[in-house]
Amino acid sequence: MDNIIRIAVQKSGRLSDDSLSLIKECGIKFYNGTGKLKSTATNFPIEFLFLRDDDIPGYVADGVADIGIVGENEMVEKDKQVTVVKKLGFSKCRLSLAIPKSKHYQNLQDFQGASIATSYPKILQQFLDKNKIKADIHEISGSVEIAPSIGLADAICDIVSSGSTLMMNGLKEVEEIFKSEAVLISHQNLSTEKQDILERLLFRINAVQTGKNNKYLLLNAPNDSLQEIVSLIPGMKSPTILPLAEEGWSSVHAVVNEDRFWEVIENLRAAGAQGILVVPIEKMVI
Ligand code: PRT
Ligand code: ZN
Repeated sequence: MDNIIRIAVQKSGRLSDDSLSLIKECGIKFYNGTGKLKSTATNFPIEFLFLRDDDIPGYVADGVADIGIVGENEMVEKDKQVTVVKKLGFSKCRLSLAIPKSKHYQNLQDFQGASIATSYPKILQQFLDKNKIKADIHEISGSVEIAPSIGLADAICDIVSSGSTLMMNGLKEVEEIFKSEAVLISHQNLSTEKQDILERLLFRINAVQTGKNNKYLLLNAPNDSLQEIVSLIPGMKSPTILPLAEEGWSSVHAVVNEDRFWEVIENLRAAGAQGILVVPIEKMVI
């Protein structure tokens, strides 16, 4: 069926909520009751497959699903033929090497001849090869962090986010080997019709993401500082300036990028801006 695109998303886990929120923020309506494996949107030509994240790269490579949302770690580890369409900015984490806290760590050479437990043997092997380290990889599918304490391995290579799992298991992170976030992937040969639907979806995702990265700023400025205040605002284009009812004052409206946000506010205040309001932007098309 070329008039609909099929997306694979994680059924339940760390990626599910953010994946589905993103789709909803794109204005796409669908029902995903518990236990459902498939669902079709009511107002956009998209069908959902709810799967384990491990299966998503394979389904997309085989064309069972046209696109999918998965962690880069899983995508690289599975090593399937898929295209990365877009980084999505959520489920950020890293894959790191960790050793018992009590052990002294000098450098990567400490892993020479060591045994390392991991669920990511491919990514780890590539890293070790690149650094000319010969180590013994033990592939295990879960609870990797207990491997050193039960004598299964000298070290582990696992996903780290806050670091608290490592700490609770008496381990310390010594080398980060891979950075990951959720990505939108696609089948390598989408039909023109499906490619068009993907473009429409991407247009919406970009609008949602750009909106999140920017804030709408409103402030009052005395007219004699107006020029300086306007020069401090790095806007999309030039800001909107409206006269206030009070003589000698203007209202300035502009869009400011979140990265520079506090710095801009501080400078504006110093230049005499008052009544500064910051409003979230739901969607932004540039
Ligand atoms: O059932 P299914 O196979 O679908 O899910 P899963 O259990 O294999 O994966 P899931 O839901 O745990 O994670 C999905 C994806 O989320 C991963 O592939 C990563 O891309 C991303 N992600 C982000 C994480 C984490 N953060 C994370 N903290 N995946 C796993 N963890 C685990 C990690 O394995 C370790 O046990 O959390 C622990 C470490 O967390 P901190 O915060 O204590 O450091
Ligand atoms: Zn999984």
